[in-house]
Amino acid sequence: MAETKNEGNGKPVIFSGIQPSGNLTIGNYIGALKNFDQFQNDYECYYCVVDLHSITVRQDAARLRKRTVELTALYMAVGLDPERSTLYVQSHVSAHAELAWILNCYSYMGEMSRMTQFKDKSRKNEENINVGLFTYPVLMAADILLYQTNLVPIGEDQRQHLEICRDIAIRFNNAYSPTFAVPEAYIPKVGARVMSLQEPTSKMSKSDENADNFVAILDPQDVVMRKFKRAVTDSETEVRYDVQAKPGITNLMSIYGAMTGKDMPAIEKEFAGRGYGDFKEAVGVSVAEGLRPVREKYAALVADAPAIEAMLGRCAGRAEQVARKTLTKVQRKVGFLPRPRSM
Ligand code: ATP
Ligand code: LTN
Repeated sequence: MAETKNEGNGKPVIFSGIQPSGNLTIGNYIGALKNFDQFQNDYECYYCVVDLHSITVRQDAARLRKRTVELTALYMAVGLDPERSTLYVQSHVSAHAELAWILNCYSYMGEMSRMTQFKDKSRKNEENINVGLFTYPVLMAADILLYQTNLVPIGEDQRQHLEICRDIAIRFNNAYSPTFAVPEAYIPKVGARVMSLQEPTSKMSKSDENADNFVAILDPQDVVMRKFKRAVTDSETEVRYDVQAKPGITNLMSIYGAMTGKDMPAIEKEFAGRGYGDFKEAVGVSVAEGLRPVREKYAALVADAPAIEAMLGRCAGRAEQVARKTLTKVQRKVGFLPRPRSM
């Protein structure tokens, strides 16, 4: 098993990625981003801006470049420190695409066809169901496996992709010899699936066309308050957790719980007999105030794009070294000649 041990400083490894495909929502924050910074001391952390994934849906080139820098600034605004974590852009490290190709040859049409995200996105982009969208989970597996990752903090919607990643790792390890660490998902107990504010039976998504469906992390206070005020509820008046009967209220309770640390019974008690108006106001305040420091830090960071780009360059070098090591091992096992030394 020695080969699958994490190299470097011996700490276990965290990897996660977010697509620069829109304005990040409080779903992305509560389900993923908010949890990233707690790992920085005890784990070797890699946090990636997955631009290769984002082009599975058409992107405007200039906007994609801008969003890549902005997402990096947001990573830093929530407390990720490039001295302690490797913050980098996926397309800067070509090993991701190279390993993805190899793993494509160890993945099956049947297992990819079952992916819910593929089915959803194909439905939403009928005019562009490209092959990249289909093999998206294989690229995600390559991201994770290149770094001998132990733990992957993600929202509930990515659980299925993580399962496939584990299957691919185990399959490859069994076909050759232990090559990849087999990662576990880290999915938060509250807020792992934040729902749309207008349609609380579907997931809040940053690429949603209707901006009333989501609250962006960077939405100003008045916008946050207005969106929560308009959020769909039900015809009762009682703040009670019930996913089936009260999806709107239940979603708002989860958001409030994630922002304040209060559990569901405590929230029910706090708002007993107070009606939805008061409750929505409190949810809005918890989000707007909770995110104020993030908005402020972000504004300062994003103003200096050259500094962000310089940092990304340094981190890409760090990532490249680790990724190349795993890739070289894989290339040797599948039977490729070593790369010529002159390269
Ligand atoms: P898109 O709408 O462009 O597909 P997205 O909003 O689903 O994007 P991703 O970049 O795919 O965002 O996801 C980044 C992280 O945020 C992932 O870990 C994902 O699980 C998490 N996440 C996304 N949406 C939610 C949500 N509604 N609730 C909780 N976590 C979420
Ligand atoms: N597929 C993920 C983003 C993503 C990711 C990763 C998450 C790409 N590579 C590796 C965790 C680990 C998504 O759509 N949210």
